[in-house]
Amino acid sequence: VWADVPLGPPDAILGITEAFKKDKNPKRINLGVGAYRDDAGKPFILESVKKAERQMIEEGLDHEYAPISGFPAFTEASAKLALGDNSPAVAGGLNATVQGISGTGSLRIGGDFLKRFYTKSHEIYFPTPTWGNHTPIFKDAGLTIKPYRYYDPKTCGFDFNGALEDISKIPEGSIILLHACAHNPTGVDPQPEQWKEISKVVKKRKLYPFFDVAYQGFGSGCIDKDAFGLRHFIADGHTLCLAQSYAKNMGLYGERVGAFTIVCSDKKEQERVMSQLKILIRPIYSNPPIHGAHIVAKVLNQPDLRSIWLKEVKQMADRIITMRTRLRDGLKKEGSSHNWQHITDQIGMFCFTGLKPPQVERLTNEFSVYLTKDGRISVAAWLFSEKTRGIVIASSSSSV
Ligand code: PLP
Ligand code: TYF
Repeated sequence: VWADVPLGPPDAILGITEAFKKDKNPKRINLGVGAYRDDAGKPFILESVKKAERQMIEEGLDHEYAPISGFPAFTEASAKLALGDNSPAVAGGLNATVQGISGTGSLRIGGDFLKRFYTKSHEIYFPTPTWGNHTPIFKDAGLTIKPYRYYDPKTCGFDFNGALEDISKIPEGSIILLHACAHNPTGVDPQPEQWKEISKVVKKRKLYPFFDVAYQGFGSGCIDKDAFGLRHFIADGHTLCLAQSYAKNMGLYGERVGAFTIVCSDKKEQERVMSQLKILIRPIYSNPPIHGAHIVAKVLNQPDLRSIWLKEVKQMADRIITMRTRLRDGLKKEGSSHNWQHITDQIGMFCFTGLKPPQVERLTNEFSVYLTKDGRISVAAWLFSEKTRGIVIASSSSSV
């Protein structure tokens, strides 16, 4: 029956882990997938999350279905986390927020909704480069992908002028995808003043902004700072949509908990949009999984748990910043004369090293160091030990 089904290529990011697992070298290391590791190279379970789960067991939570749009305690807390506790949009009930299957599923609900109801354009503009999965998510939703300049390989930094120039030429009404913070894969974010300029140009071109908020708190360690661009856009009068993920900032990767929000112009519009989001979700997965949403709602809504969580997010972000400094200093100490300043200038989970494909290939083939072809490494997968003099690298399943 399936004789005509061609063999597909492995996923550009997750395929790295598959290749890594097949490698027999005991010194193999996996810097491919963006998953935070602690000092022992192990997945980090947040204390705030453990406390929430203990409560859930004590309360004897049942396994009933959630509403199609998810738990209200979760969706409301998520909207406030992204838009701000004092957000006028949330206070005025202008946000149509649904629980999504982590960031990926939330982006896809957004893509599907735009395809069905956004009549001005079916073109979505991505920063170059962007997260590998953005293209298939929005392509499968039926949108056409177009690029705008973002990263400057010469400086390993943000190409602000290039971005502004490209955005100012995007056809009116198009959709523009923006990473709220800790841009994946480059680790390069606009400064607050640059966000303000971008907002102006996006407004002038009448573009529809779609924010991907996958790393709130992971950039600077501060939830509010990391939401600056998004909140500025709203303050500047944009109506927009956003997809959130709790995979990284709560370490809930496999729980698949996230949210999709459309900020509407008035309450009637919000009601109409919300009704259609539910109609869209119902035939896909009917209603979202409950475990992660309960955890997030407890952590965000209980002041004691929330304050533990905020410290833990900062702790993860700070540790990544320390790793960056040590990697840069370690390379210098080992005799590299190359300028590695960008390692510490970039933020978030990843470092876009600037390594070219043949160098990446050599690292993998000769040294069993696994990273994506574009030279991206997950900084949180590195582990440093004074004892062993140099750099010790850890991964989920081996450390040397
Ligand atoms: N968006 C970006 C930019 C990401 O880097 C990721 C994960 O790596 C996601 C969205 C979604 O991840 P998840 O579906 O695990 O929440
Ligand atoms: O490392 C990255 O960029 C991500 C990680 O369902 C990831 O692709 C892995 C699995 C998944 C979503 C994101």
